[in-house]
Amino acid sequence: MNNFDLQPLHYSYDALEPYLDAKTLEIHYTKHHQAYRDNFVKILEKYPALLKKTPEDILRELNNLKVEETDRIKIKNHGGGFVNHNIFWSVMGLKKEIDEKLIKKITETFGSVEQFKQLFNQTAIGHFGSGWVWLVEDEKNQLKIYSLPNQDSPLTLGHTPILTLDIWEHAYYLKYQNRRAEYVENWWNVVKTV
Ligand code: MN3
Repeated sequence: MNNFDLQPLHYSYDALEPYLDAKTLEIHYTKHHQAYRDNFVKILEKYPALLKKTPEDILRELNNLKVEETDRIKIKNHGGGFVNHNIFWSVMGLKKEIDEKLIKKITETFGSVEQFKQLFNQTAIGHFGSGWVWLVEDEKNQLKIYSLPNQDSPLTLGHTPILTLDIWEHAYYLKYQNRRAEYVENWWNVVKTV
């Protein structure tokens, strides 16, 4: 298994029911995520030196990579899609593994976990179109919440991702249709650390 392989899910497709349904999770992982990964690797095959880096480092160095401009966009989209989903799968699970250090920092930054979740949810609901909501640590180790469009990665901004929620319609449409707010609220039931 190398860095560019599809990482195995640490739960079954139905493990996050009823909040995330099995059908959506299976399609999301086996079709969407797989396609991002395959397209990412296909571009990198033109630049074998990049395959020696980690996918995360490629996104960190995105703006300085010695690649054709059209390929830089493809790397941003497909590489971002690959890494973003890896993070997304990893922050979820039905077994809580509360991160006390993170909770403390969230409370210091946002006032309370409830206020933090409210701001995160508002950001998710208010984001226009496809994208992701992020909790990151910025270059000054401050917690920040923001959304980014498409498959853009906080790594490219020099930030460290901590939590993320996929708000592309493919992540929720089968179960929630246009009810993004309900999807966002329910998602907290399957976040491990908070
Ligand atoms: Mn997705």
